[in-house]
Amino acid sequence: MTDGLDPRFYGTEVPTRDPDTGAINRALLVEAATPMLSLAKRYARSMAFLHIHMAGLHERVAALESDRGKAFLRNVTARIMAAVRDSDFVANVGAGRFVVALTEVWEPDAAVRVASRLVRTLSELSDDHTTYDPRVGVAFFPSDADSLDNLLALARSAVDRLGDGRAIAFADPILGADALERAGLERDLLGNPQTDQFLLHYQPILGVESHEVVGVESLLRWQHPLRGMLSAGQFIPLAERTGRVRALDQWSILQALDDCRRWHEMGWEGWVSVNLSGRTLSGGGIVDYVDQAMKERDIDPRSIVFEVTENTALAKNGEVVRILQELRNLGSRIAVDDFGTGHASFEYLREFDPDLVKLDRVFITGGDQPRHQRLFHSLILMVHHLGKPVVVEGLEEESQRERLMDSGADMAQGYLFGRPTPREEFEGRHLTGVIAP
Ligand code: G
Ligand code: MN
Repeated sequence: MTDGLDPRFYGTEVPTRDPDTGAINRALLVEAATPMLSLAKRYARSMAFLHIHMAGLHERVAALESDRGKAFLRNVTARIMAAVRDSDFVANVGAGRFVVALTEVWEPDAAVRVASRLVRTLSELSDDHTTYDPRVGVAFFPSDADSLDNLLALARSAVDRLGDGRAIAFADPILGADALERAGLERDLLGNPQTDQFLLHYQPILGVESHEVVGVESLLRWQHPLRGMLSAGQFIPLAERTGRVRALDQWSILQALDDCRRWHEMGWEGWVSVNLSGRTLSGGGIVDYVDQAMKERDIDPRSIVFEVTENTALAKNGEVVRILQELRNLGSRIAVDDFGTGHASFEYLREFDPDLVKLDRVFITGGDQPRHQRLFHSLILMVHHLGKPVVVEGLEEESQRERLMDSGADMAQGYLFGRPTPREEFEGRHLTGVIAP
């Protein structure tokens, strides 16, 4: 059998599909994937090419008696095909090597998911106690190359460069490192991490005039055993994809309610904010969950604010709007988070009437040109016209204080007034003098 990726053989092969395994050969892959690539170019889509190498497979199949060898190869191919979509191409390019062309991938993370699936299913394969060590190289169109030959060569050299103990490599190591890191975190999240790895940090929200701590935002952190302290932005998007976010949000609610109660008992009268994901809201049952948790702790629902981003709140999603309204019927308030940066049009403000607006930090950071200042003021004016108070997020520098004071904003939050910190530290820094000793 020839190694189909050796350029010396390219062009001499007859395009064909193996009637036994259903895999195509390299020549047919080139015929089929070439128009796919042209379409992808034309419609600005991306594609990924995976080169799978199973060391020793070729020798093993050759050593087996013909029927058993065929059956084994059939099994390998079937596993690969089961791990990809019908619209993808699976080619056997010889010598224990396969190429998969993924025709519909939008981000490297999707290629990592398919590659991980392939590694898993192919590692389970054994024959007479011999297991194989499947490895996958990934090249991405258009970022890595735009000709099929180059993409196939890059995927192959990525897999051949792989060091020991690793199963997936990207042609572009930077793209790969990011995607693989996210995939690793996603695995850790799915692997049921101990809840004691999660904790809330608290950040004060101050009244602009009074300079008192009127509220506190709770922010979820993951104390990862290997990666250190991760902030919500680093794992919530993954948790949203895997559905795990609901359990995390529910845990955060209980924790924040417990701490809110503790502070109120100590004499502080502010509110506590909890960030909620759209998936948590639309999953059903969250209103009862919150209601019961508040009753059990004898918490006044008015002392809790739920923060949702524009993307969540608006989304022309009648269901989410209805659930937010139910949370509000309990007596709690709803804040729109990161206002001004979501994919929202203002139309959503017709459907949904928030109690509070948190202006994204981009409006106070960045330039201080008159134009920026006017935009900042206009946004605050608009929210005030709707009769809602505004929290300005992300104050970091002393120089921003004056702009804040001029802006008419009601409240502010940011490193300037306090970073998010664990409960004890938060109490020591921001609640002494407010709460009884
Ligand atoms: O999306 P949301 O506004 O809930 O995000 C809050 C995040 O912003 C937290 O992770 C918090 O650590 C971070 N944060 C809070 N204050 C500041 C600030 O002043 N500057 C920057 N860069 N980030 C901040
Ligand atoms: Mn928030």
